[in-house]
Amino acid sequence: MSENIESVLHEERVFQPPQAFAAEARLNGESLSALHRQAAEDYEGFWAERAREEISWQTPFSTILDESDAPHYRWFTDGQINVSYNCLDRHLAERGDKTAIVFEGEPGDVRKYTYRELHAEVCQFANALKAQGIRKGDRVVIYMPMIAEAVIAMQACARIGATHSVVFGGFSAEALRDRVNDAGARMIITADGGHRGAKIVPLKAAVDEAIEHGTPSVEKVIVFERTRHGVPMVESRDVRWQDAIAGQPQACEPEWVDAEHPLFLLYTSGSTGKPKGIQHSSAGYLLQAILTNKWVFDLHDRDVFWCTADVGWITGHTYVAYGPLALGATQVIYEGAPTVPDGGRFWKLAAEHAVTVFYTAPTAIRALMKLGDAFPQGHDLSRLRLLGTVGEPINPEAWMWYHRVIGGERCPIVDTWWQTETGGHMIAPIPGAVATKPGSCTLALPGILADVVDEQGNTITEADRGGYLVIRKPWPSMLRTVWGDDERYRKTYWGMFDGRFYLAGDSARRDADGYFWIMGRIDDVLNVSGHRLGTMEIESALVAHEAVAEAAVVGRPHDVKGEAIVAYVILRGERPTGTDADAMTKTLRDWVAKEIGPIAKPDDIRFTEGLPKTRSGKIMRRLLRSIAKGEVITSDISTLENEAVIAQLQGKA
Ligand code: 6R9
Repeated sequence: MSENIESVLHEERVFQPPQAFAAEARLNGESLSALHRQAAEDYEGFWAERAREEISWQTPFSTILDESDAPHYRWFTDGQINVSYNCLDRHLAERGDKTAIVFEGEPGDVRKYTYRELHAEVCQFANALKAQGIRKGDRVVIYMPMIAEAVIAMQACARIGATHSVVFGGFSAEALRDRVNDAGARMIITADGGHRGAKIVPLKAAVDEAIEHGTPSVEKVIVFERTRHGVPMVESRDVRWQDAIAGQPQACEPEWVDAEHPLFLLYTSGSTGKPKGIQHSSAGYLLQAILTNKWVFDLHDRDVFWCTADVGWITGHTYVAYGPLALGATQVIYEGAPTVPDGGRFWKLAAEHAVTVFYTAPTAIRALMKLGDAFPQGHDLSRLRLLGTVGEPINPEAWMWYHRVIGGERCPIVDTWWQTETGGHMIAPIPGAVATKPGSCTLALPGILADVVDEQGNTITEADRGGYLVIRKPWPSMLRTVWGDDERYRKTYWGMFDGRFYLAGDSARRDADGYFWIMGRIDDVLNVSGHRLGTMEIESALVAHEAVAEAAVVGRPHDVKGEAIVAYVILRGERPTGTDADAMTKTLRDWVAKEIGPIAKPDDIRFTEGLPKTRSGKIMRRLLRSIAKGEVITSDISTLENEAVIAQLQGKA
């Protein structure tokens, strides 16, 4: 069964919540309607009630929403909490011996942590951070493999009020340096290396290189020994994790912080070359993490949850490091690749650890689907009761495979639309109450006023007409600003509609049932394997190479990655052909991997002598996208200075 964009547009299959599931779900049609009704009648009251119910407050709040500095909205401002207390301490009395984390490394090593053990380790590491001079408000960069210690480091920062900024371990030394400098981090927490794809990812070496290239704010580096392949340590700057915690007590009084205290920064790509440090709050963020793990993942005490995302992405923050712990859930953390030693690894893990709720990205589903049904069928997946996806629109073919082969046709699928900026799910089905349609993220959650509007900001009421996806009211888990750049925050997210609503940067449409269908980004951001990459970022990396004069980057559809990266490059010298072109392609691909990371490597590089530009000098990206897709060019290209360039761009000359 092969589906294309057309059939996505006309998807008509509807899957009702399975009765057995709905009967035990936390929310059913009635309780969901009640929440929606309350949010519609008394928006602030709705959020205040949720915040009082779900969060353990050290100092209760009296202000709900402070709009005095809009669009820098603030929530629950006079309340005080500690996020780590909410994730650990409050479970100790009832769930101290319950498993919090089941960690499995790529080589197969397994380690379990009860809530009591995790609490002790977080406290001990928090004390180590303090002993190294880290204080409330300091920024700490975490550059680690996907191991339990990454979560311990994040929780320890939260415990002492340090603001963490996790940088994905797949990013290069250069990308790391830029983020460290933008955040002004005093410390980097890393590991010697991580296991990924049956190889060692040399994290400490990248940290050394980043610091060598200039990170003036960094005073200390803590190094967890994971791969033990022997890495050089720099006297007085580098400290082994084991040495740092030695002698530190396993109790640490949490630092009570204001609700608005920045829990973390997380860098994400935007329309310009420079990644944005998305700044999140403590209480508002935590609230959505808790609510969505309850509402959308329906997590119960008996569940075993597994979100496959790395902590380097927002999904790994909300659905690994914070949300499941705040609920006192048991979760699986896996270090490595889904295909090591073979394409059955995810299913083997799910079976062995009795996973009940599983959350991954469409790109992983498509990649595993390609390997055939034998892998999943070789493992007992009968414990699964709910499946989720995130990161990009899921094509109906992959949805149906997930439903049939992984979910045994009994598990609802929650397609969750949200962003780094939104902190948690925004549009997603409530699995016991909302029917699903393959490819649609369905309806907005209670308290989230999602809408599709036209250029003027008028709601599009016509079914299936595309427009801008916006959120009409501030919500507690929204980003607070772009770190160090309030102006960019206001312009990017609130500029287009004069501060009236939040612009998500996606286009979307609603069908006759009001279901949302995400159509793609409206800005120059690509979605490669569910990861956001700015075309400008890749272009700047390319032109930073001495041989490159100009570059333009666009995406083209890719059946596993969603989008593939196509780069059109003008060299300073002659346009290379044959083996010269192949050699240059390799050089530039490696260069981009070094500048940004392997995920940003262009799939195709096409050398050209010119780029199609408008008279005002703007690169005609739409044209480049058509060419990248191999489409016949029918649009008007009369404004082009040099039509012969088109043949070169198409690879015909
Ligand atoms: C959580 C996350 C955000 C962008 C977002 C959109 C795309 C995410 C989606 C989806 C269709 C879904 N996106 N979930 N598109 N359906 N269920 O991925 O955050 O890395 O910031 O990316 O991803 O384009 O704007 P982030």
